[in-house]
Amino acid sequence: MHWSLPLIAATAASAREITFPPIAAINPTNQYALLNNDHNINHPIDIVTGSQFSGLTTFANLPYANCIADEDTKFDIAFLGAPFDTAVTGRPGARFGPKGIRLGSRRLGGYDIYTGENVFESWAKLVDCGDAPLTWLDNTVALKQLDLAHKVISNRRTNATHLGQSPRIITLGGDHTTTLSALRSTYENWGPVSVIHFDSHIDTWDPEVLGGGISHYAGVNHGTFLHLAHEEGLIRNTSIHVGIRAPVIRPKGADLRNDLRCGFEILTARDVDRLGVNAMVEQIKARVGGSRVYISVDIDVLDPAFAPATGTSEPGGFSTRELLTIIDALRGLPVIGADVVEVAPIYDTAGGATPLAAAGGGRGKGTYSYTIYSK
Ligand SMILES: [Mn+2]
Repeated sequence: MHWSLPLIAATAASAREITFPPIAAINPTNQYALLNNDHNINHPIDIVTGSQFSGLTTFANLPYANCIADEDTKFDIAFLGAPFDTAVTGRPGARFGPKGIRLGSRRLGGYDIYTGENVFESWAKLVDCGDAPLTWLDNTVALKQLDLAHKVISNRRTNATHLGQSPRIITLGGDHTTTLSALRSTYENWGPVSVIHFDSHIDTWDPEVLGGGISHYAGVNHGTFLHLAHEEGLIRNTSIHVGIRAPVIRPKGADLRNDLRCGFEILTARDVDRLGVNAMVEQIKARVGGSRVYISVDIDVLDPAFAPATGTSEPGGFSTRELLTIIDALRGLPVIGADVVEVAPIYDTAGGATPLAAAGGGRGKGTYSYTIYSK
């Protein structure tokens, strides 16, 4: 390899020459070392703040807090990853959802074009708690771990104490089973909630129906968790599905009667054409009344064209714009918990549409639709 250096030199000499000025010529009277050990705040080259691509990736570049070990950090809204996907009926992969949503959220920030507000400068102190440590080998143990993570985090101290004593949690899923832990936690701290459930599937299936009744274990899955939440008394009978379009399992309306019994009214995907988003929003608000609200977004509520990276895609869904418009319009409701689930980045397009959509939904619920609400 001794000949390689002269060869490169010869090639360079024959190419068009571009002469760069020496660094000193750019700013000859004001030179600074690139690495400045005294952290002079007047340093003209900033390597401390600014880049959305620097540092470790948190949701919307929020500060990371180890919410489980650290008892002292105060916060009002916590983003918590739930990397769990072993209770799905379709394609697995949502255990990578939290990381994917964080990647998709890096450019969130700034002032909203519709309201002029910066949601990251609202009343709430927001942190990213990282992911709950969940086993991928035993669903029962994993959900107990997630229950405990929610319990610990929701019992940390708030920053804006006059607006509530319990931090609110936005879960980044994870398959939809993870919502059960979140609802157990909101029940503990706030009592039963109305669920606004954006999904293509009803997710209130009787465990005897979805899971086949082969075991109790099999009956706890991403299509039964709302049935279980109803059985446990965690949710009010003033809940509503939005975006439903997937078929039900049993004939003669049996699943839909069970759905009604679990406390749900249904807005279908096609209602967006029939009613429009404004009338849908009015119906959602009328349904939940003045009750406390939990918003759950299964990313498969979106059409596969907008969010292909999910386990059980159904054609004929909302556009990302329609979903964001509806979520934004829910502003003012007393939302005390939320999630974005079923994001499985491995099925995405190269452009990463799905985590982007999920991150947008997370932003909306993060602060935009949160009302100031005291316990
Ligand atoms: Mn679902």
